[in-house]
Amino acid sequence: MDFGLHFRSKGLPPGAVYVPSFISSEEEAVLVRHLDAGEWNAELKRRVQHFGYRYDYRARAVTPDACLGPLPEWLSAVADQLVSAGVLDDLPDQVIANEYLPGQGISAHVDCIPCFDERIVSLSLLSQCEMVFQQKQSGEKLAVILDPRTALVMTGAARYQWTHEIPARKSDQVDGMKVERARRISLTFRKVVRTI
Ligand SMILES: O=C(O)CCC(=O)C(=O)O
Repeated sequence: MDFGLHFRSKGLPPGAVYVPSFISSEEEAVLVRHLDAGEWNAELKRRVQHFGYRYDYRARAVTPDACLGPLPEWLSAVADQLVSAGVLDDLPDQVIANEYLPGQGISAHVDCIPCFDERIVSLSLLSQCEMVFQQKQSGEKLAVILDPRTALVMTGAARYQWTHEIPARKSDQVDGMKVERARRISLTFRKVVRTI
């Protein structure tokens, strides 16, 4: 993968690529403003917003009636940027915003295999946090710190053979130092290939 961007893949499972500084602080602030002007859904342990298609957490699928319409302009601009930078081949049409307050996380999972295409990107906003990958067969674990404004691409083995999770904790060890988490928002970009 050559994104024409500086990237690091050390410490990540095969198929995962870390793209630092994918957006600027100004772009980050605009995204957060749009998200906070929208309606956060508080049904899960963390708040979420869905765009393009609603993901059904119970069915673990995108159901045929889940289309919410095109992405809003401020998100499709990021989707365009992901394609023009070579991070994604095809325009994503589904985005989930996850909000994590300190102490909140997301449990280990593989994104729905039949629902979404093979490349998924998570864009981190506002705070760092640790993401833990675990190889499904061997149990091997790898952890990476996701810095704000970075994009994490999951494809190949990282997408299908490893689970990913954000441990629910209030701080992380970063280069041997305890760093408190602040409010973090991630935007996960996907392309729906099948509704079930
Ligand atoms: O917050 C993140 O970076 C990951 C989000 C995630 O795993 C998901 O939306 O399925």
